[in-house]
Amino acid sequence: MTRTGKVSSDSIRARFSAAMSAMYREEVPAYGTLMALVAQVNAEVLERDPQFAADLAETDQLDRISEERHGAIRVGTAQELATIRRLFAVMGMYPVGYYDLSEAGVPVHSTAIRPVGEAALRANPFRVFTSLLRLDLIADAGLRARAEQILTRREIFTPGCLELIGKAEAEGGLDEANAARFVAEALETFRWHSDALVSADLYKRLHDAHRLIADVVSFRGPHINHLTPRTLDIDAVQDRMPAHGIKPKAVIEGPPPRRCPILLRQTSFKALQESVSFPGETAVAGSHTARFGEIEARGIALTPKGRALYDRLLAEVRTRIVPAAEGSNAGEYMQVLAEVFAAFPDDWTEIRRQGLGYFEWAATGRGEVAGDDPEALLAAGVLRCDPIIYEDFLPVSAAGIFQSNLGDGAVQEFRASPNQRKFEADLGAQVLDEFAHYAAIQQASLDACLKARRAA
Ligand code: OOG
Ligand code: NI
Repeated sequence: MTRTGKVSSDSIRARFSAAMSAMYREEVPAYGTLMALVAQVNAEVLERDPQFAADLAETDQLDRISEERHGAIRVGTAQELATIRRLFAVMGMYPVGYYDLSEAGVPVHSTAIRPVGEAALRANPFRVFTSLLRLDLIADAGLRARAEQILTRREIFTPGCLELIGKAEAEGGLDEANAARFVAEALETFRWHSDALVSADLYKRLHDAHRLIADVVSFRGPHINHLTPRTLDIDAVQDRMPAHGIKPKAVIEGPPPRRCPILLRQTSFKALQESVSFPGETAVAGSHTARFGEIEARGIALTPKGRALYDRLLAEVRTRIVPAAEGSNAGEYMQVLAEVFAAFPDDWTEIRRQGLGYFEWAATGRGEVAGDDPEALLAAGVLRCDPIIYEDFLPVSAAGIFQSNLGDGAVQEFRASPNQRKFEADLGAQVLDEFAHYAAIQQASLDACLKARRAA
């Protein structure tokens, strides 16, 4: 609580994330199983590596290690997107980055709405990968008009939620009672509704246009479609999922396992068949697959140069082997991935010297040497330099996660181009440039070290 009697946005985010986790475990029991497996594997890793456990304890992250890092939703209109942005702003979350998934056969474009800055991320890292359906990619004009009509008529926010968003904006936050109300009201937007808005027939037409269109248009709201805790050993969790009765996607997305982890590795269990009732003259029972569970492991944020190398290597892998959805070539894929990524330096000093990754500088309080040259200060042990963790997403990986959970049948193709301007106009705000953001953190940390030296 601040002096003004307002609850901090970090605290609202932490409460919201906990409430969402509890709701999702109720809704998708397999997610609870995954959470338990993740907690078990994390505990094993920490037992094997007491130094790592001590480091985590020191930075205060140990007891929250298995908590959710992210979730994802898909909204249907500009109006919904803009209000979602305002809703998350109450929790101290802001749009970072633009992702065009149409390139990968998914008719959405997206942003990560997330806490920005070390203190906020540490207080609670929860973020939401937020996608807007691109109705312009529905070829059939009649169907597009129907979808638009349904989406403009639905109201995905409760009146109480809208009122509290307005209040938080007007008064610069919420007091205790209103923060508690806000968390409960906001949660309603993300709840699963098994009673569809559309008839079975229309659902089928939307589904045939693209499965994702059916998922966004057919329901009362943008149900949370997955939550994602952090794992300390993603390969182990992937291997053990089947023994716990959950079916993992074929391969882990992202880079191979490395000594110096880069970017983001993620995998999920396949979306469940859930029963749905369709209204109509005679209600019809059907099913829908949308909701799953995911795990992630993060490494260093890469510079544009590092990212270009990553993208080039990944593209090279994909020219040699495309992972089959049913997993038949998973072993071979992982082997090719490891082989090709041997070209990416796996040593922090090399990664820094070649300007491939972002680092945070800090004074050690030890050593003595004159001058302002960071490399010399580092060599003398006066400064230290730690990787900055990547807090964003990867479009190719995201597309893999989407595809795996829409059902792995045919990949549905269409033509489209990225349209960040339009996305930002719909969002009602510009997205933060992720590279500029990491570069600024690196620069600020170095500037602060050098300034403190000059003052000393
Ligand atoms: C979002 C998929 C993207 C990730 O972790 O890359 C994502 C979705 O399926 O809506 O969450
Ligand atoms: Ni995800």
